[in-house]
Amino acid sequence: MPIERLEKYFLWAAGAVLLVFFLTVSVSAFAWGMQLPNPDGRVDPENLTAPFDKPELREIAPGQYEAVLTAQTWAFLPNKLDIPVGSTVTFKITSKDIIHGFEIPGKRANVMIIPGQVSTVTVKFDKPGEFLYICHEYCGIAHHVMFGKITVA
Ligand SMILES: [Cu+2]
Repeated sequence: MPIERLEKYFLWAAGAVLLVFFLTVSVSAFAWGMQLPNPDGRVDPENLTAPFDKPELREIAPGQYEAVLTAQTWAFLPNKLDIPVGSTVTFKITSKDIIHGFEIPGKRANVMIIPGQVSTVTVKFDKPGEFLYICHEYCGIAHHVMFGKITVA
């Protein structure tokens, strides 16, 4: 069966796109370790247990902090964090109600906050200053007031 020249090009292009897609997914999954969330990263949003029943910043090692946060319409708990310069903070965040977002402008921290799911992101704070963490996912009429402040000193 004869195949026209342009049809051949299209088939090769479609095959190349599929190959790139397959390679991208394979490298992400096996080389970079990106996985779908497993049950360990899940919580019951209506009945939060430790550590989310008492969200706070805690020092887990010298210069290493863990910030356990909860998000709800329209606030983060806690909404103020004071950390020393040079600290590395691992944020563990979940939502009590609806989908929110967590972003620290100027840092590589930008995750979705999904009810029942724990989102984790680690940030190093090298310089003193003040940083906001904001909800970047529209969550209702007072979405614009949903933020917290990190003071690095
Ligand atoms: Cu929001």
